[in-house]
Amino acid sequence: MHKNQTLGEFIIENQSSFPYSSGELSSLLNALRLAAKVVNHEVNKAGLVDLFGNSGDINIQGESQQKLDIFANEIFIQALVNREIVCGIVSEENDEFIAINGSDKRHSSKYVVLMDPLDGSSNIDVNVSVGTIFSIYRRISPVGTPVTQEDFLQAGNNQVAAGYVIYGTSTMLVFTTGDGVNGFTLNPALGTFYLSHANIKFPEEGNIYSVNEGNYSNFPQGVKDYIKYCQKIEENRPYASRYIGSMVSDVHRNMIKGGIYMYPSSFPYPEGKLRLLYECNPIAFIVEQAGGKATDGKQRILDLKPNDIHQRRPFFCGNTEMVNKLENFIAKY
Ligand code: P6P
Repeated sequence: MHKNQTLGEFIIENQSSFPYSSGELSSLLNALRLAAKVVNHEVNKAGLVDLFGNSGDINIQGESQQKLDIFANEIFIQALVNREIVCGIVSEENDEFIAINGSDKRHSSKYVVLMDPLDGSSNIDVNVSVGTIFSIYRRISPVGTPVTQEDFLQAGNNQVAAGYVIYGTSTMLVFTTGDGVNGFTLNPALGTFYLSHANIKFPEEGNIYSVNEGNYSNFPQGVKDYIKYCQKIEENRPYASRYIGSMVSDVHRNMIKGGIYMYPSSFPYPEGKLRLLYECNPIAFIVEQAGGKATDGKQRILDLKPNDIHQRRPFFCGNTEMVNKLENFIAKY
């Protein structure tokens, strides 16, 4: 690993350390890299369209977000299908999982991908950063047979890789294969991702809390108590409240500056709003690899056994000491 290494060089250099390395995971990561560039171009252009309000079929009434969600979904699916390395995909945009039989019809691919192709897309028409989140597992059903629901309902501990793309003031691809977290920034002039944030780790302490306080009255009491603890001015504890409404952006900032992201159960989300398989699990994997902690308030996210591909879960992640403090408040009730 060296400064300004390209993502492509990094993948090649580390291929032998990827779990079950047989080149397929590298090819999978390269497919995601390509899709991220294509989506980045479109996401930026959409901002332009909003500015002038004229375009072919993209209007400014928020449908462009839906179109961009669908566009991003199609780009990532196509990139993965073309490489014939994935036997199935779960996406927030698709009610059912997508079985990919490959041109050889022998179901020989070993990996499944779960993703939120464009998280926070309602922010695009106000020019706020959005993200793609992905989670990669090896299939558990036998190679050579069609992919099954069980291949997608694995505990987060089984992930072989996870990452996100943040389409922000700059576009970054941040991912882990279980050996630390590395961030690559896109040089749009060259269309190349360069290593810009090697081995990302949470700072020892954090003082940022990220939560939609508009839902405060519906939060569990322990979460309310923790928020009041953050707001209490004593010992000159300088907490700051920062909430973008785009989890990838909030988590990315908190990982670098120190902080906690919270999406508790609340009305109208009694199970929380975030999806366990393709939002909580990949972010939890990354957060833990960066030295942080991710729970549902009581249990470690990566230990949870999913029972539905679109199930939701309360989600708290960030600096270990901040998450521990929150859990102590929750444990009182
Ligand atoms: P609310 C975006 O829709 C998202 O899934 C996360 O990226 C974000 O943190 C959260 O929902 C925002 O939800 O209810 O606070 O607007």
